Amino acid sequence: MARVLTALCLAFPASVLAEVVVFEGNALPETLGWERAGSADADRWLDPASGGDLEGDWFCHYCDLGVWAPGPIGETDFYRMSVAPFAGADPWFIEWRVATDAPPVILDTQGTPVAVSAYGNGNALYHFTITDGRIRVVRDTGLPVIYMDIAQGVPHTYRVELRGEQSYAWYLDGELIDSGTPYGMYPLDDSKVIWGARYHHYPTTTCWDYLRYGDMPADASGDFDSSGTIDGQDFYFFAEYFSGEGVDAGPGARWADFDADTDVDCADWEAFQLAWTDTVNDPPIFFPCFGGGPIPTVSDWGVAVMLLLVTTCATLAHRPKPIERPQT
Ligand SMILES: [Ca+2]
Ligand SMILES: [Ca+2]
Ligand SMILES: [Ca+2]
Repeated sequence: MARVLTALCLAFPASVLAEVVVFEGNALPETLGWERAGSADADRWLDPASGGDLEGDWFCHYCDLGVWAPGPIGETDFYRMSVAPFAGADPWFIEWRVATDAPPVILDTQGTPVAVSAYGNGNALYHFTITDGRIRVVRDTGLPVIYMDIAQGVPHTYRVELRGEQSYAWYLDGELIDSGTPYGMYPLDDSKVIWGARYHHYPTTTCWDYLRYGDMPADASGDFDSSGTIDGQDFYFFAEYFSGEGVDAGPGARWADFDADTDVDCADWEAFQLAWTDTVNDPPIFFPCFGGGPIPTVSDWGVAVMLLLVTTCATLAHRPKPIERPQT
């Protein structure tokens, strides 16, 4: 809930923060420095600006056969960025949240309808092929390919954590799926991240909530972007990862879990405010933790504006799947 409220009500962070790269689904990727690859003729739109049904800001694309008959590959829409600025980063992470209607049967033909890959010329590789119901994971050259069923009809969050040559771990919706020792270091000077979708035997609608990678923030630091300061940029992500009391916020949220009890709740919000370093701008009002005590000394006008914002955002919240392609 908090993620929805704040995502809709607050300004968005820059695409490249101090030590992380973030794509929040609120703009076309190439406007944020991503190289557009593939046939680049897919329909694209930003949800919910176009009237779609996903909560918050999502970047969506629809790939059909287009002019690419007879197939099986049709329109292809991928986005690539060099990870070279992070060469040697340890620990490093990549996390994304995506929904697609690509049928799982595509994997039987080795099709790749939706993919995220952290790759390069080294031996370490983290390649995820995604459908609505089943995924294929290729990790490191020469290792067995992993197939795994996932719940259909809902977005999923994927996360890979790398600690140099020592260890890797990957998570699905916050659950540890696999971990161990990688074949080599990642990222390196030639490392890249690519993500996107394509037509492969079937038309595919795919929507991305976000894709983020970079230096892994220190636990309980409050400093998501590892910038050394705790300010509005970090607040955006604090709100995104806010889970509420007793709800495990997942591995991506440890930096915001000040008391290390797995949740990101109002106790953590108190700690985040205390850690705040921006001397010009105070921490914003955070609605999920607002109202537990007397309202601070703000004017009646201020209260009215806040209530209006709460009402507006509550109305915009609770926009469930399914993903729908807007009619043009
Ligand atoms: Ca988003
Ligand atoms: Ca920061
Ligand atoms: Ca906590």
